[in-house]
Amino acid sequence: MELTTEQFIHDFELTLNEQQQTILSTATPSELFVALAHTIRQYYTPLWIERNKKLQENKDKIAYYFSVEFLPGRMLETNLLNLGILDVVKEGFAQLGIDFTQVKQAEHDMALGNGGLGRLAAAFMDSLATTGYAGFGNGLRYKYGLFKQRIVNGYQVELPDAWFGSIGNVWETRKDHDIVDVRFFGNVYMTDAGNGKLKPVYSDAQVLRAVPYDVPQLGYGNGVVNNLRLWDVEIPEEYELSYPTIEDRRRVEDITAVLYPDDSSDEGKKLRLMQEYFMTSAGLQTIVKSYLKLGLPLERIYEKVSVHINDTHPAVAPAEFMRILIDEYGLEWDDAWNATQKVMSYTNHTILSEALEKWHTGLFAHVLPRVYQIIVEIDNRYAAQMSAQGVDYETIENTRIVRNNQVHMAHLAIIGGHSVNGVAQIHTELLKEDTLRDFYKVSPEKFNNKTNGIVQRRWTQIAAPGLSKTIDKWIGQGWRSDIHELRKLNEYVDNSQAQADFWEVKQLAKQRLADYIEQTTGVHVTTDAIFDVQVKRLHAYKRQLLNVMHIIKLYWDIKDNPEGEFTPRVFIFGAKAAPGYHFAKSIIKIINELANLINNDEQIGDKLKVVFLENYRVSLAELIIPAANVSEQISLASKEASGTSNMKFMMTGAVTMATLDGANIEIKDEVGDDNIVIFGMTKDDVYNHYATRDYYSRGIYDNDPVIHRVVNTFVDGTIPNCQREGSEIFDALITYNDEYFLLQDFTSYVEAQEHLTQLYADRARWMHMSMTNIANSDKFTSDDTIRQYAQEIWNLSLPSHGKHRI
Ligand code: 73E
Repeated sequence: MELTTEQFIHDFELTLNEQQQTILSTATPSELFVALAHTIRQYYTPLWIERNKKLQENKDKIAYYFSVEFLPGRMLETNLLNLGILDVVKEGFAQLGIDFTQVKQAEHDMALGNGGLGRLAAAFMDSLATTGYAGFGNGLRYKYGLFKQRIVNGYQVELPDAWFGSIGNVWETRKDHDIVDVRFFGNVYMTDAGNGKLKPVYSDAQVLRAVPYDVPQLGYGNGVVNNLRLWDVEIPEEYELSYPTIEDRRRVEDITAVLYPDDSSDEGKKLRLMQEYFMTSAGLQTIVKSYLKLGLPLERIYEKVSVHINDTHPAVAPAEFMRILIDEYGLEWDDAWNATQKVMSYTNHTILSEALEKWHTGLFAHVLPRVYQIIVEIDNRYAAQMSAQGVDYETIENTRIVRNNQVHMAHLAIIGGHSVNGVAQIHTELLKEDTLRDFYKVSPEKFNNKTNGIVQRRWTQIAAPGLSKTIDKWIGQGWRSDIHELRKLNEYVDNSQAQADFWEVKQLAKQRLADYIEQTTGVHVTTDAIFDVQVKRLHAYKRQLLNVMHIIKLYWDIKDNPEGEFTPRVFIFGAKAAPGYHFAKSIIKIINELANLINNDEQIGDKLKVVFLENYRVSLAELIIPAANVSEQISLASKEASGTSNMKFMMTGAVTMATLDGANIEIKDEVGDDNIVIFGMTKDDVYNHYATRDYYSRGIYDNDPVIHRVVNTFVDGTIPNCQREGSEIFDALITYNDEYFLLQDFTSYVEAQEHLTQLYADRARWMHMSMTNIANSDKFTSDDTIRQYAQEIWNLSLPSHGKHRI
């Protein structure tokens, strides 16, 4: 939008005075932030209203992305950047003598997600608006986001993340006109509806009110405003008498109280099921209502509506949609089923079976009695249809929704929809050949791949403004609106001046991070060292422990030969462990104790430092990622569905240390073998070991002296204060036969690290690699990923009014 600095200053001061009732000289950063947010709201509100009006007038098809997680982080800079007024605002603040960085830091991260899955959902919201597609989010308005992590005596301590704080969510708007009721529990029986049909009658059901809060999603430079709708729970006035005590009310409020801090397993909790159903039902009810306003026939709703099921969490959607169409609007089963399958699509994010939700039928039928009846009916019809098509008994049994007293949510999502996608090529292949192989046999046409992507704007223009200016200098500004122009950088990867520029800007980012490290941990690190970073959720399959083993090896190398040549390294970790994930927490403790040991050893000095940064989150990622030289992506091949931080590191010039897993493989394809460092087993190697059961970690431990020494370090007292954790790790690696093949991959990891050190020593070679990574990272823009979803899964066309730039 067109905005002069003068106009902005005028608008901002007015808002500060009138809405915040304060003046510049006394305002706190937090008050300035709220005033700025409200100023921006005035700018985009007319665009938002116009967008909704146009979509309705033109009857454009809308895709709804259902997800229990959205992890946008801070929204301020994104909103400013996308409105095209970031520079104007910065300039205005400079004139007013306000520190923009301080104000932006007053915004609390919106952390309604665990990790990659939630961040991807937020990225898709940005990209939907940016590409102009009508794609709306549907999720939950948790009072507490992912827990805040503190490290105390080396241990993770979880604190509530009260992200609303005193400010609340400045971007949201409550939408009373779209309030709906959601029913749980009770009994259901069928009665004659009088028109030859049956209708359900509910008794003793609990009725809760779903209240939507809308958060605008602004497109980059195109004036498009889409919507992220987050649902909150309230008690309907007419049922107030049923909740006489505060405790009674709290039990209800729990539904939107807290995000489950677990990205590894199905919590198995009734409350979780209630959360999932609550947002799914509320979302679908309002979608049907707004479709009906178009005056079109309900059985053709698939022409105007797509619903995407992000992982199994909203996978009750097909059954709930059937319930709404049949019970509430009287559609015949076949028409409703036809519409449902065409409307629904599903993304799988992991092959870890513990994360594919299953509910005990008893619990499910208790919480959602009518939905359960519908699921049983879907399941019976499915089995009958498969059998009629000649599908063998075993395949049918393996793919049924209700089996062994469990409701398989992934099966419901697949059977009730027309599309199943994985999130990277290798992951989709694994789904087809292993995890979902029986489904692939019966419905191969449903399967497709959509490799994940990232919002390049956040990771370059916002997180790495210095890098962005350097890119401008060499290839002009075109890449800021067309990321594919980044490829022009390939021409300069061997240009010594360009290399010097990109080196310099990385050093500055490293210094920024070094300052933060010193401030928060007291550890001094030098930017002469290689910054080697592993930031992601703590999980055994992601193998932070392999990284730790390598650090221990380096520690012994230096201790054995203190005068030897050594390229200094700083190992940086950031990771939250699920509160109930004992082993993951032990690894955090070990990292912190190892860090204490190494950082305080004078003989080691600056050669080696280890830092664990607490409370890893989106805003901290923005500081860490642009400062990395090395991106550690070392999961056991086959286990990391895609990864997305790998793409962010690549885009900001880190070199990836990678196993052939997830999207690492596609990164390798983009940069070529010489510009990435690959090591370790392939997925086929891993599956061969599974098949032959020939892996024996103790054999490796007994025969390899280096590994022997490294593993013993966990239990021989070298690392103080972690006897218990050390033995747990020892047991996992040796007694329990090393489930994630760390010992098997260790030697090739060490060799790869040595190779990387040599590469870093040759600055021209290193900068060639680093810049080649930046230049070819355009492949991973979520704008393109979302275009593929829109065209190939949701069958959307671009609304004509979304095509203009502002
Ligand atoms: O590989 C990542 C992937 O990049 C995968 O582990 C992650 O999703 C990312 C985005 O596609 C993921 N998270 C979960 N499953 N896969 C998950 C499971 C249960 C609860 C919360 C998150």
